[in-house]
Amino acid sequence: MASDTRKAVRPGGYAVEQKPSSETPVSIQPDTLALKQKAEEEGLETIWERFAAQQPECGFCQLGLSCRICAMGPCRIDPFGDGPQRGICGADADIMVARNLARMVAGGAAAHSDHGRDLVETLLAVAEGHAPGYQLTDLAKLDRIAAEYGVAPELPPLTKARELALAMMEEYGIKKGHLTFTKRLPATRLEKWQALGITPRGIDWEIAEMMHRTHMGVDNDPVNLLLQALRTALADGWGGSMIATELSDILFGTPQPAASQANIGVLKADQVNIILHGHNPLVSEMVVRAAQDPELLQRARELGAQGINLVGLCCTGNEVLMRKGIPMAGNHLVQELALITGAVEAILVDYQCILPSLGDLAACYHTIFFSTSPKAKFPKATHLAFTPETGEALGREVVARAVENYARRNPERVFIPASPVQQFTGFSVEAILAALGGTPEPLLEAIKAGQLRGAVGVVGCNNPKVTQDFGHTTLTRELIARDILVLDTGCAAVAHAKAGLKVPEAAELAGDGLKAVCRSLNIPPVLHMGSCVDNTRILALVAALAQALGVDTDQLPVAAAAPEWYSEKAVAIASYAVASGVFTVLGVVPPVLGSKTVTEVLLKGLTQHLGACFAVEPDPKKAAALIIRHIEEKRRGLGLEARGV
Ligand code: BF8
Ligand code: SF4
Repeated sequence: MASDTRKAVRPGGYAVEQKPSSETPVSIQPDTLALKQKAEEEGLETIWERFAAQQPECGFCQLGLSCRICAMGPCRIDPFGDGPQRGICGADADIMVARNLARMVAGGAAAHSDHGRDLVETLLAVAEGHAPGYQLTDLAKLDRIAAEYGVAPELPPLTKARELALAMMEEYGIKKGHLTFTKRLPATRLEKWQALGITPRGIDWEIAEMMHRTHMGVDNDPVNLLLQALRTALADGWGGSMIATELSDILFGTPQPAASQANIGVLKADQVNIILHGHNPLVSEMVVRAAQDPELLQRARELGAQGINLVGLCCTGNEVLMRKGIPMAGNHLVQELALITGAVEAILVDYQCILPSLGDLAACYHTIFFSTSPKAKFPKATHLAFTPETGEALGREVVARAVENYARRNPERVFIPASPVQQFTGFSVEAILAALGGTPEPLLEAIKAGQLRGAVGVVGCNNPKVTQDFGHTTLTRELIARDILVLDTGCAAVAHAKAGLKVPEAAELAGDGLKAVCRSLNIPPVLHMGSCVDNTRILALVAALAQALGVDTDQLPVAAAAPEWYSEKAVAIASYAVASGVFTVLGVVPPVLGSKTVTEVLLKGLTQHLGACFAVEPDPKKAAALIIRHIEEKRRGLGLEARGV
């Protein structure tokens, strides 16, 4: 492999530097490096070998200049101008790039929103008595959300839940034509959307229309395509994802601050280990319950285990961490390595971000790989189909089979190369406001006084293109050192936890102002707000702060960053963040550089209409500098004291 840095440039456009994989260290995390070594010793392939085998990745695809939407193609456009400049249908670079990006947004919005749909269906099943084991847990939240949807307040809880579920189902279709949660935003934001024609109508509506408009021969105006992509993303952020978060809280409880642990050391050599992986808490919550069953615990002891140990991975891990304090084994790039510990009796998955290679790896050990969603089947998995009716029994079956499987473990192959790191979790908006005495006022006062400069959501994935967790932790350390509060979700949250940034003592790394705030509230400088659908908690907080200050969201000293993103969902999240007024910095270059028009709309053009835009900056220290400058500019705009702008 070439050791020099390649440079892909579109004439007259933007440049992106791509480092060959051989130069990129795998991870900053010792547990990842140790298990990667074990994988090599055992001759097992992981994501990094497959990444290397794909090099060099296709330059056309990296620039967004390839298309396989129809069977006249596939087509490519030559970025250097020597070869074809149009696809067979006549699509130019702008159309091709815009269509490809728009389809990424549609894919991401569909994933989150279909997750939300499963929660709505389960809420309805609970209300109608068809979901044994499930219940309404946060009745106060049910009251609040039902009120937002105009459900009569006097109804008894189950009836209210039924009405709410039916009202939410309408949001997926075309019956209402607007999404209820957008009313949380200042009117000025909604007016901006109205002016651009991007107010989200129905969740499935926007996603389907996006797919329609990117069919050959439909929407061939790149800007018009991008606007619909924003509308689709907003249907995710203020629709499907927000519904997923709010209903998960109603069904399983709204998170409250709690202590837990992180890294691969949360696996226990002397216990039955079960990993909960994926995104949706519906099945995993039932596993959490079954793992407390005295009969199953007794059986585990009979087989020589000291207990039943549940741990999380990725966003299902975040869901059960936030609500139940279940420790977190790792983020996206740890999923294969977790099996390579040889200590896992069962891994249970639902959907999204689950590597299709897991079945092969599980088969190299005694691990049972359970898939649970009829929407997501995997090679070499044991499938147990979840429905609201079967969830409770399914949870018990998983635990029972995992316990029996302990007898098949080969202790000689077990390697758990780390001690767990402490972390604090559970910072829902409700919990943050409660810590502040019930109102955002103290937070705003700290911002006005300059003690806190602002707040940034550091979110998103791991990506083998980036040294694992380097982007997240480097950026976050820079931000907290400058008195910027960090809110995290998803795999970024796991990165921060493993790096020890999620304990109150980490305030020592913060600037004097943030340190004082953390000490007075006994909180870490990095607050865990949940899984990726829970980015909507950050949205809701931003909206509440804007309302409290009487300004639009884009006037706030806030920003977002996804330093190591990989997924279509991340594209949807970043898009709804920008459309919601939040400046967003991506650490991995999206496949848009093949179109100057699209690139300029995203990096500049959106600002005049939405007050926010994207930036792309792979170097986390430079990304921090961009964000710090942005926050100080916003402070100045609000008439607050600003540093160095
Ligand atoms: O939804 S952060 S790698 S696990 S996509 Fe996936 Fe990315 Fe992780 Fe969570 Ni979000
Ligand atoms: Fe080629 Fe156009 Fe078909 Fe795409 S839609 S594959 S550019 S002919």
